[in-house]
Amino acid sequence: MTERFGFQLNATDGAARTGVISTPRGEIRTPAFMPVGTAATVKAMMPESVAATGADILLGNTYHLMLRPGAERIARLGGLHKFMNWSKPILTDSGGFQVMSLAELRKLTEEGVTFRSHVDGSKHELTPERSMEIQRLLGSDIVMCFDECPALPATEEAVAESMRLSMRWAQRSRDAFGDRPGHALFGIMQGGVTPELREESAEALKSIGFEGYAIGGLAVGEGQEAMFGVLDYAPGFLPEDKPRYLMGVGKPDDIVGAVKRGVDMMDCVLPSRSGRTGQAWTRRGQVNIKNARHADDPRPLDAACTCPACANYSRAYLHHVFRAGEMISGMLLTWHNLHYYQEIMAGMRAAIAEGAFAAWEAEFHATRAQGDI
Ligand code: PRF
Ligand code: ZN
Repeated sequence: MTERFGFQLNATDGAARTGVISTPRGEIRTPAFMPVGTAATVKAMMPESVAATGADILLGNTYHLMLRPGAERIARLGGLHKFMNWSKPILTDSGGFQVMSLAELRKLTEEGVTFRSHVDGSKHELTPERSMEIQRLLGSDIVMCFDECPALPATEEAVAESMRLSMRWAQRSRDAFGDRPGHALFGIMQGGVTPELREESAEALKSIGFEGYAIGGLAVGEGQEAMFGVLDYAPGFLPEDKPRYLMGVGKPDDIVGAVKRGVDMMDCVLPSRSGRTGQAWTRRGQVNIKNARHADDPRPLDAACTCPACANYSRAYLHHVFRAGEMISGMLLTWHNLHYYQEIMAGMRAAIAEGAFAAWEAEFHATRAQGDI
């Protein structure tokens, strides 16, 4: 196993790429989907089950963990990997995005953000320097720069101002991160849906220099067409030899469209969160297990799926345990959804390696178009 962080690009097919990120905690096959483990758990899943779905890396959150149980406490207990019993790589988000969506009484200045906890109302401050310290205390393998993601719709002027603040914070994040072999710091591009701002942001990040580059500020209500519009050019502003990470995306067709446009990594709460609300994602699209049509159905959720929910249980059972409020409902549907997401990633990796991405994508859309049943 390597002691250094690195990225090897193995094949490209159009703009789509496949490769491997190496870290001292293991390899991450790209394109990669990262399940979200916000509060030091992927909700409803044991860590070994998350690994069994095929995940090489998890996402954790600075914001939630600093509030509860606290970064210093996790450090005293041996770091986040040991604390949550996950030995593979962890990427942590930097907190700014979550502060803006979850915290109360937020105040943003050049220095950083002060806010009150959504858990107990206590007062906190996050700056680029404190975010780097928290992510170091957690033991994160891939650390994200502290940035601001403007809420859309916003004027172009407001988006430009916010992007430039994020670029100053990116430099402060780089300076505070220091020299940490085996750990990576990723910059985050902002700039909304304006090509000139996206390019300015990319140039600022490249001149600072990062181990990887994220595309932030998308999937914030602009819609798939506008997001794909940005992804048609934004990855091209970033270095070819470094991983590109699209933050907080998305539905299965968002993920396929992002990979097609040159994205290497993604994360989203959707497969885990919707598993707990009775929503399943399958080859044939979305299935709502609450629906009465499943009550007598002896067939599996997806006959072509090898996950435990599909191998061992009927739709009738999954419907029953959801309706009865049983905990196994969220467990089985989350497992299925994460398994399906990882199958999409594996399918795309293999297709790109063979130069057959277009055929794989056509099949993906054709199967979905058939609909459930
Ligand atoms: N910045 C950070 N985290 C994020 C985003 C961002 O822009 C997004 C946007 N979809 C999700 N998570 N730091
Ligand atoms: Zn399944």
